[in-house]
Formats: sequence, C-alpha cells, structure tokens
Amino acid sequence: MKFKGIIFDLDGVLVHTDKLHYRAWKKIADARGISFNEEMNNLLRGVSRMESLEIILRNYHGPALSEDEKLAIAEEKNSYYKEELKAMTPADVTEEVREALSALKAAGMKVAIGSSSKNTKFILKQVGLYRLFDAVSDGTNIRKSKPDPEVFLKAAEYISLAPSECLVVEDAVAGIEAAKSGGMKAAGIGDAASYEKTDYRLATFANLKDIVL
Ligand code: B16
Ligand code: MG
Repeated sequence: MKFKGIIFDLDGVLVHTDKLHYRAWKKIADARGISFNEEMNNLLRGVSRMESLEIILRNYHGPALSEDEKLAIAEEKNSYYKEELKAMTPADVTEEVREALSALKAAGMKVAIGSSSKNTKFILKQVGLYRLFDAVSDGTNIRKSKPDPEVFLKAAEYISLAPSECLVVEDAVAGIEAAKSGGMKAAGIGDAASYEKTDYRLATFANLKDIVL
C-alpha cells in the first residue's frame, strides 16, 4: 500500500455543513447591514471561525470593533450554527463515504480527522462516525489554522505515522497547501480537485480506494 494512514478533512469531504455555516453567518451579517452571499461563503471553506469573521467584516462599514466584540460575534454565530448541527443525523453521510471508509479500515489503513472546526467531535457524534476514527485533530488542538500544516501534523502524530506515510483528503485550497507544506501527499475533491498542487484528483469519494488500495 502506498500509504499507511489517511487524514480526512471534515466539512466538504465527509459531511457538508457549508449551508449551515452560511445560514448562521447570514444572520450575523444581516443584523449588521453587511453584504454577504453564498458565493462569499465559499471563501470561508476550511478557514477558521475568527478568520472567517475577518473576511465577512471586509464589507462592514460601521464603528470599529474591539477584539472582545469580535469574539462575541463569533460566539453568537457559533450558537446559531450549533443549533443547526443538532438536526444532523447519520443520514447526512452518504453510503459512498461510509463504504469507502469501511473498505479502507478493513484493509488496515489508519484513519484520522484533520479539521479546522472546533465542532468536529460534536458533528462526528451526530452523524455516527466518531468511533470509526483512530484519532481526531481539530480546531481545539491547534494554534495555527490551514494553510499551516499543524492540524495535519498533529493528526499524523496521533496515529503514530510520519507525514510521508499519510495521504490528506481535502476540499479546500488552504487544506491542500497545509498538506503539502507538512510533507504529505494530498487528494483533492470539489474545489481542491483542480488545484495545481493537488497530487490526486478525486472525481468521487469512492475513487479514493483506487488511489490507496
Ligand atoms: P467552527 P473543515 C472548517 O471545517 C469549515 O470548512 C469552515 O467553513 C469553518 O469556518 C471552520 O471549519 C471552523 O469551524 O466554527 O465549527 O470551529 O473544512 O476544516 O473540516
Ligand atoms: Mg473542508
């Protein structure tokens, strides 16, 4: 086998919570007269919560906000988002994803999560995937977010593998950058599939088996 472990990004790869992020940020933006639409929401893919807020605030023209006020806004957004996450169920993970994960595990591959989200464990439990993973590295155990490689390097460390033994699966350009600067090979799905630094382009999630098994 070419790899001993696979590190999966969560949002955009295993589940699709971008609509839920959008609705929560949209409430924040509308209440403050900030222009925000679904196209702009795409810029927030793989980006941390506070960095997402900074991107949204590029269109804010009111009085300057203190760091505490920004933290309060991010907290408010997260409370809207978490309310939406409560409605997630195992039906939010496709059969294709479940089958591919099972096949990879059955082949002896170690599987980990490498996500920017601080809600990762909650989401994994909601969709019934939590126990399947050997390790979870997420927004709660890192200091720098993607494109910094920290989240993936920690994931590799948690499954006791060298970066070169791991493949990262990502949907965001920032995630591919993070994988490459961490010394890992990267498979891209969605937006990340056509990125120049992506090593393997995934047309569908099931393609992953052809790459690694
Ligand atoms: P939270 P990923 C990322 O997840 C999302 O793509 C991004 O839109 C979000 O801002 C980020 O998590 C932080 O999420 O507010 O829940 O901590 O793609 O890295 O799995
Ligand atoms: Mg993602």
